[in-house]
Amino acid sequence: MLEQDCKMVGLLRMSDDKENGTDRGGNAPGTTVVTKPRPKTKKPAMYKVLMLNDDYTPMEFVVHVLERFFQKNRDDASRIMMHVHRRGVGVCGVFTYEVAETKVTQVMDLARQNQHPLQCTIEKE
Ligand code: TYC
Repeated sequence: MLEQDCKMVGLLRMSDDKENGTDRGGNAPGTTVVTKPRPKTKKPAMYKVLMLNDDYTPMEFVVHVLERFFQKNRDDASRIMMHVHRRGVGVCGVFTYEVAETKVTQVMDLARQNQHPLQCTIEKE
């Protein structure tokens, strides 16, 4: 196992290093580095899906989008919609890149089909 895959957890005194062959040098004489394997899994990068305000998309449509594509209940969907309406931008959810991309496509497709100018974007967390 490579050194970067391990976390050093301590130094162990090994008075018999010389005899058992565990003294690799570099550390204090008579000690051996004790390491713990590090899991090799990495957390994926996460992306915020942002909704932008505009003057034309009906509030009810935005609430519907938040319920349908972001699994929000009506109260949360209304809160997020009003936040975007007042502040200009708001977070619909946080996802891995592929999921975030899919959500944006779904929202923009439904908005276009209904001739609303609603815009959605992705931002790396
Ligand atoms: N500002 C829109 C209106 O007054 C409502 C709206 C809210 C539009 C959120 C887009 O992302 C949005 N009808």
